[in-house]
Amino acid sequence: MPKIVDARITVTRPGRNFVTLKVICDDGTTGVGDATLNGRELAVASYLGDHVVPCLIGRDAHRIEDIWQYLYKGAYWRRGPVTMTAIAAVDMALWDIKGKVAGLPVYQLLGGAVREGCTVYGHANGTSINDTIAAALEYQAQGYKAIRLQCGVPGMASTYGVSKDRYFYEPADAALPSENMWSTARYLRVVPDLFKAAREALGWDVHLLHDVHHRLTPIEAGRLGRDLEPYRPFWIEDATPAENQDAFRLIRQHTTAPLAVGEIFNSIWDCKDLIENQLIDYIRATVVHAGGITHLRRIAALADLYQVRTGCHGATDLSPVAMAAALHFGLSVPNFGIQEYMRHTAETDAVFPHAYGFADGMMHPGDAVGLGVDIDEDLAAQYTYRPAYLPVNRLEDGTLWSW
Ligand code: EZ4
Ligand code: CO
Repeated sequence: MPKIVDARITVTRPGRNFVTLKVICDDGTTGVGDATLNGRELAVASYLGDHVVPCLIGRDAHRIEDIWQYLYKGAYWRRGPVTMTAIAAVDMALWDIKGKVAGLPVYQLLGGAVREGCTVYGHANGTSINDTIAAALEYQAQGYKAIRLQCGVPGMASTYGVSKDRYFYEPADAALPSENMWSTARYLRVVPDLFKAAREALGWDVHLLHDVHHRLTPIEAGRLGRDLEPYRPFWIEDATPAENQDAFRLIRQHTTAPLAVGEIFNSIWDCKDLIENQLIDYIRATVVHAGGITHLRRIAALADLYQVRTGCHGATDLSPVAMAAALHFGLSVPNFGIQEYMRHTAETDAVFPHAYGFADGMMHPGDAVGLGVDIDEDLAAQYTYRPAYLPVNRLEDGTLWSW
């Protein structure tokens, strides 16, 4: 059995901040896990370094489920994004180790491939509808079969999902939270026009997605769903904040637009009622923020009973380590729906060499043993952490809103 003898935490900033755990065994085998929680990076690094790593030393790295239970139940304080991200990092690293010892890619340990690859969606955005359509046409030309559309809102200086850089989207862009402004009325007018233009330009053989980013009330979300229905959206994401899950019942009464939610969920308990009451179509909980591969499999198994499919979060704040883990999971889970994919910068990719790749609208984790991803710790050491926060959002009268 590979015995855990050490675990190192690296906080690095190759373009943006990432926290990575590397677990080291007595036989020299190592495993990596992503521990990045955007804007709260050091809290997870401390949770791991101060409270988790000391409990790992001497344990059998093969006992993945037991270590998961030990960290979850053993903390006494259950759930929450910091705890669940820390547990996720350990879990990913242990699956990586098991794969390396077995000489198999992790997806083989999860039951093997049940599809040829994971269909991913790219992010087309622009300040105007025309710019967004131009970006979407580029994605289509690159082979993407699914594209998320976000555009600027006339009269608003900035809005969620609209990138400052043409190729790389990075909202955590300031040492203290920057301030965005929001108008639901203006927003609800522009999105149907965006989808109409997109169908005219891109046709019907491509899936179109949209992220509301928790900004609408349930009845407003119902309105948006109705307005988008003629253009057959693949999903509407985070239509309303999900703390009140009954809200989705109200949305459902008004629209057949498929609903996706859960990128900020961290436990099966966040997902349970929405899934069992069939209030959503896609669950977006992700490997790094929801307890790792071990816990995400449990969420997916519950969702499968209700024909709810996975649509894992995959923005740039999930490191290539999380991306690799998501692809091993996605390739092997029966009720996979789609995987979000935002390109990392070349700097990030260099720090995290990886076996996964994109072709014809799909991604594949590759056939390297374990997760097929590593961290170049020497290169990582050249990029020092700098605080970076996500923006906050206010209504035009100054009221703080959901970002
Ligand atoms: O705002 O990952 O669907 N993707 C998203 C992301 C999130 C960021 C937050 O850290 O909503 O862009
Ligand atoms: Co989102």
